[in-house]
Amino acid sequence: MTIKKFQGKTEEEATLKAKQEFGAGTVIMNVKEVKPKGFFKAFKNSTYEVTAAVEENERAVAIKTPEIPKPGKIDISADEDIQIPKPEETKKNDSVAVENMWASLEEKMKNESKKEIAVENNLEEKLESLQNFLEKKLAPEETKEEEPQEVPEDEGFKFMKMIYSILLENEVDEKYVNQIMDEVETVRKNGSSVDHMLSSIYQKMILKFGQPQPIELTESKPKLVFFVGPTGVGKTTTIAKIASRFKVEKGKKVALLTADTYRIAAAEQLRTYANILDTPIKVIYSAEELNDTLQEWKDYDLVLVDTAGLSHKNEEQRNDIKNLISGVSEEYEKEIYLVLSATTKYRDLKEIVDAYKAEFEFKLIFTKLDETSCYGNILNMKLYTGADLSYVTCGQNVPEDIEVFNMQKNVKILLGGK
Ligand SMILES: Nc1nc2c(ncn2[C@@H]2O[C@H](COP(=O)(O)OP(=O)(O)OP(=O)(O)O)[C@@H](O)[C@H]2O)c(=O)[nH]1
Ligand SMILES: [Mg+2]
Repeated sequence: MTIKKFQGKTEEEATLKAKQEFGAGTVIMNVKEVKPKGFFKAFKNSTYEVTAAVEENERAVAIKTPEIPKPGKIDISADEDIQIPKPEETKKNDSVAVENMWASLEEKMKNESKKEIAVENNLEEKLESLQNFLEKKLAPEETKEEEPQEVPEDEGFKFMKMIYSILLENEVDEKYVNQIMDEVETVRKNGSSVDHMLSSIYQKMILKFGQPQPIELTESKPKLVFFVGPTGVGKTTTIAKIASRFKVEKGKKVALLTADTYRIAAAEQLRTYANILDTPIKVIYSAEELNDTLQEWKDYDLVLVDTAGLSHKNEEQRNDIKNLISGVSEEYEKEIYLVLSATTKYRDLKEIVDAYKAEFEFKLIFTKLDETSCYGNILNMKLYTGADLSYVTCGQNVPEDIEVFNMQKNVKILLGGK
């Protein structure tokens, strides 16, 4: 695997440079805004630095052959602080095997840094050690040695066990943890360094999450976006956040529709947001009404459609939504976003997506990330459905608490960072 940084005036320009050099297999591992420095900084714009990676076999299809950095050089920048959850937040695992693993990790770090680290046999110290370890491995590398350092086989194995238990603690399905481990095992068997193994896991997990797919406006107007999902997950609040992004931040013409005619208060809730944002809003009862309204709103860029929250077990209600969506005139481009809460149990999430998967092609939005510290279900659902991720929300504040899903940040969290 080769990892390299690319600079550009915009994130897109830097990404394009990476793709031109690395080809179709390019994985964007980190994006950093570089603020101007110096006396004239007020007159300069920020530039962007993209850290990209490519597997050597993928690189064969690159558009042009670039200068290849020395093998084994790890150059991952991590903007976010990596912190390990405090022990009280962490599921305590007293098994002898895990104790041994932590002990060996500390041993490795002691040897690596040639420093005397006082080892106290408590979990907090062990977690801190891991934090330092990961920070060191994920930090930008100016001074790191160029040649990969070969490690004895059992050291790589212990490292893999450590990552294995961190992923399980973060509630990644064991099936997917095993898949990741199988892929990294190949790297370990080739006698790679721990550096290389970690960056390989990082890259493979980023690939598993895939590029997020937020709403893109189209030439044909208006773009129609439906929000469906279980009750109370945050569909209406998320619509208000997205409407504000497009209207206030991007200056687009946005209108709102609600097909939630089951609850009287539902339309009022959306109307309140529409009033604040000064966007039109209508309640619709049928596909015909929906098409008529879209005719009136032909000069709007984006129409967001709220639907009634429903139990995934309620087939009748789901059919109503299905009929509404399938009744939309062909001339409009439409998309469906399935809104899920990050606090829902894995088993329930699987049942929910099973019910929707049978009827719709959708992208995923995860809400309420602020109410959980386990993000494993985001990866689980991505892999279970194969659907693209898009936005995540992390609080009740409209419009602030929403962002496009950040693969790099989430992989770091799943590997024990913060
Ligand atoms: N903590 C937290 N709360 C959220 C988030 N998003 C929405 N909520 C809250 O979740 C509750 C339900 O939000 P709604 O937007 O009404 O959910 P809904 O899916 O439209 O609900 P129904 O229409 O009844 O199915 C509200 O109290 C929101 O403020 C989030 O990201 N974090
Ligand atoms: Mg609602």
